[in-house]
Amino acid sequence: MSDSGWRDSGPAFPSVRGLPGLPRCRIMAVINVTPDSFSDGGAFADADSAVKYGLALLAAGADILDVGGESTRPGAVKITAAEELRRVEPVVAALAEAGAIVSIDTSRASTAEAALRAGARVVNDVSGGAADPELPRLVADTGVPYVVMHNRGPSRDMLERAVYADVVNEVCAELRRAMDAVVDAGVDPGSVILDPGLGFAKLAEHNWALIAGLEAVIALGRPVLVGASRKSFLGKVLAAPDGADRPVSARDDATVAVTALAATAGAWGVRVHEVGPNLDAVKVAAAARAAASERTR
Ligand code: PMM
Repeated sequence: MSDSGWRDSGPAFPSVRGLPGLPRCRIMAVINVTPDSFSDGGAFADADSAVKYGLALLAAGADILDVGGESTRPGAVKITAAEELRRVEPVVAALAEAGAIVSIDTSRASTAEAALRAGARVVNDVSGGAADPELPRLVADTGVPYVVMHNRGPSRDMLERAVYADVVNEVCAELRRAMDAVVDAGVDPGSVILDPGLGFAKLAEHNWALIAGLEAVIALGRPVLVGASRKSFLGKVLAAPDGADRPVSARDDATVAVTALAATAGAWGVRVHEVGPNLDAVKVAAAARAAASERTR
């Protein structure tokens, strides 16, 4: 099917102030400029290779490039603000200069501020506004789109907080509170993107419940971003007969499957490491959604 087949029809995808509209789920591609990210193992620990990689993601069709300088894996040790900035600033500047929409994956206002000055256009905050009160204020002042992700505290000990009676309802309630708090700090509600934070203070069963219950997150009324790419719950569901988790390097097909589910449910975007197959999946989902809305017209 040609692009025009799904571009002109189908249910509307919610818009975010400051970003171009798109009638399908967006691809936010991950660039971790870290020596210790769990998912890409530090392949992009220096600026030049990160920029080269980012340009390849852009050429492959990524809608947004998400640049981060600090690992968020469980047990990760915090780095200094200076080190985080040293890692991300040249990468953000070069990719923005090349025409990419760059988001900065940080929970620190000082890093976000420098990244916005270097050309970033979106702030992606895995603390959901809780880590640094200056960050929502910066977002309010600059008016940029703001990803508010569900979390329950620092990565160091987040698995201790992965305790839920009804994970979908609790995550929705906590996300609503996080959104209200950033709006109280001055953020325009029209700039907020919500993210259920798969893998953050969540066990595998919680991640699956949230994928199955994505409609409830979407019903909060803001665009929803989903980040499942290469995460350990995919390694567990694909475990070998001896019980060994599928390694990170072999979780991309499962990531594409989650992308198809999320895009079909109406997610605004998916945060993924690999662009091409995920872009195909969101186009397939958009065509199916367009056909479904045609039937119910
Ligand atoms: N996951 C990671 C880092 N940043 N940001 C958002 N909004 N959502 C996520 O799920 C998310 C994130 C950790 O994964 P990585 O190490 O592969 O970047």
